Amino acid sequence: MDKKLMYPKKVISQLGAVDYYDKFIKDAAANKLFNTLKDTIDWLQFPITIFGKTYLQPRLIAFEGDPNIHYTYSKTRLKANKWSPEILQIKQACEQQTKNLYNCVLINYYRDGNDSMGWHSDDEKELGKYPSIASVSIGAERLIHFRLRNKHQDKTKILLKNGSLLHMLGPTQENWQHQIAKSKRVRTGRINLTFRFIQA
Ligand SMILES: O=C(O)CCC(=O)C(=O)O
Repeated sequence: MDKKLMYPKKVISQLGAVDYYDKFIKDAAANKLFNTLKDTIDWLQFPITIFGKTYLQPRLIAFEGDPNIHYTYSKTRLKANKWSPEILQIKQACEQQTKNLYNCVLINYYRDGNDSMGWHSDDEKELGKYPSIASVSIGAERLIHFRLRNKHQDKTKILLKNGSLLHMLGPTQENWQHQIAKSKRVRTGRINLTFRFIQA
């Protein structure tokens, strides 16, 4: 995929950097991709234990990447499935836009507004000190919230539109947390692809 480079909107520019690109993928292509991935990916759902009670995580996931890439997710060591051709094309477009390389993608499927992801940073050791994470959204629009780790009142949010790209880089993961909160208004699905580079 050869794409014209775009200019971002700056979501965060202190103690990290988060850039947002609207319409990174055109609507019709994003819609088609959403349906293909929803129907062809072997989705997994992991248990999560909160205050001693075990539930199923409120989202489905999958993991793809280069051969021999592993990722520890919810205490499970996942081996990357091989790249879906459609996802490989998007990875290449992200590499072109962000000028960083990615060797795997964590895919999250939020079936509706009841699915969510709590506050966290993508700061696993294997991502290195200043990870570049290219996060592509398709399907329903959802808000992503950011807050400073040591000063939760410092916060911001942005609506992640169908076909958008959010690029997190520099010390963002060291200083900021992010979440996708539940939303009663969202009744349709969203798939998010976070391209990462795992150091061997
Ligand atoms: O769904 C999103 O936009 C966020 C995903 C995320 O935070 C993650 O995969 O670590």
